Amino acid sequence: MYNPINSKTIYALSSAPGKAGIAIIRVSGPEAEKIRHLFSIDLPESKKIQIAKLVHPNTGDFIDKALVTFFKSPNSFTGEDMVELSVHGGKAIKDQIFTILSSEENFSYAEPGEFTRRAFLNGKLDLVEVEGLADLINAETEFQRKQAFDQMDGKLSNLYTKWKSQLVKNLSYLEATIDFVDEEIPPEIVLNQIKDIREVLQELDTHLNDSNKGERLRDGFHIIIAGSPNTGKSSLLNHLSNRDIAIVSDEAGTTRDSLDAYLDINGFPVIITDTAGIRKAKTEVESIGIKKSQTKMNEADLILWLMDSSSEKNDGVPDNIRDKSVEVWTKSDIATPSNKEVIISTKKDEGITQLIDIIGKYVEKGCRTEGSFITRSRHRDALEKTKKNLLTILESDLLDVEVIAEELRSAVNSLSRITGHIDVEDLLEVIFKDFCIGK
Ligand SMILES: Nc1nc2c(ncn2[C@@H]2O[C@H](COP(=O)(O)OP(=O)(O)OP(=O)(O)O)[C@@H](O)[C@H]2O)c(=O)[nH]1
Ligand SMILES: [Mg+2]
Repeated sequence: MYNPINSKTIYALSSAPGKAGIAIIRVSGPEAEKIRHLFSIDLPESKKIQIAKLVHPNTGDFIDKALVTFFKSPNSFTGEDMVELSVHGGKAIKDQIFTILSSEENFSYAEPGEFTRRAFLNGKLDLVEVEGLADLINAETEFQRKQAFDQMDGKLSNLYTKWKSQLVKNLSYLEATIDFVDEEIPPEIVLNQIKDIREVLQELDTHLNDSNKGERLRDGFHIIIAGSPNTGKSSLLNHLSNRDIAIVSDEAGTTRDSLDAYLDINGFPVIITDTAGIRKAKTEVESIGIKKSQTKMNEADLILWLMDSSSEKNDGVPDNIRDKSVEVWTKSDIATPSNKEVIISTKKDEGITQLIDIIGKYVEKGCRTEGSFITRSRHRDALEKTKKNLLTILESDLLDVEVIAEELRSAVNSLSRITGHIDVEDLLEVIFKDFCIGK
């Protein structure tokens, strides 16, 4: 008997939509082998590939020459029987194949993320690995790719599972002592468990104190271009992004709303934002823009504080953001300030390479390059809960075994929720909604 979730055979286009040289159509489920009769082809052995001419079941016409791959359950991505058809990527071919597949009674077009959902439900991937796969598909820079691949490959899952297994072991020892409550509990049994718990807590604490490097790599390093009006902020955004994103004019107060550009700096994702020049606002709209600049500066990972080399009046970096700011002197083509570290001209393309080098150093320091780092607040929240439970244990009366066991149970529960081994139904919607159809 098949699990009802998997009673349908699903199919979808797994390659990108639109015209292309090749299109890959995936079919997964208990009746995937029906492809054989639907298109009058032979299926290769599992994990082997074969060229086949697909034939229309009603007209007998040839549809296309395809490469057919077959994966026999459980040795497939979803854990079910799977067939992959690599056909030529034209619309008429795909339409024809989907029409034929949809005419089968137990076949339906896959929901977004449904292939991966089945892989999870069949134990092929845990939730952290599923999230790693989603990140890998979305990775835009080299270091994002590395982090996502490691996560999909189980690096983070192994760490969380290791802690969980350790705590489960401690819990089972303690529960055994509770069961024999009438007898004397040898104190060293409890103390041995406490020693292990302390070690897990230490590792967990180091993992949590990661300066958000993994999350920053996943989400992008935020740089704000700020300073007085007319210092050349929008010119710098346009220059760095190589596009005319922001309006540039010699009128002070041109930029009102903040504008983002996405850059890849040495393999790291950077979001760079141009903001309204900071001064005493002259209009209501400008005042809203300036407030926005201030909020953005507070949230930024790095601020490029621009000063106009040709101007007598320059507001220096405000004290509250000094330790995450770099002073950048602009318009070096018309005036050169002395003893300044970063001097640029967007007009003459001077000093920009040096500026990018400086930015690169900050970005590299702020993002994960290797190792196991937290990548999502969902994981961080659960790890914080685990930490709280473990701290409570260490601060409690160590002879109160029932209290320790209760806290351990909660700690194990939180860790299990990260990889999705219990109580996960409510989490599934959130995680799989980011997937697109065919993945
Ligand atoms: N000579 C020279 N002029 C520049 C340079 N960069 C910008 N400018 C000029 O400075 C003026 C202001 O530039 P913007 O980029 O609009 O300055 P901003 O800081 O965005 O100004 P607001 O949006 O008003 O805050 C424009 O006339 C630019 O052409 C430069 O490297 N050299
Ligand atoms: Mg501007």
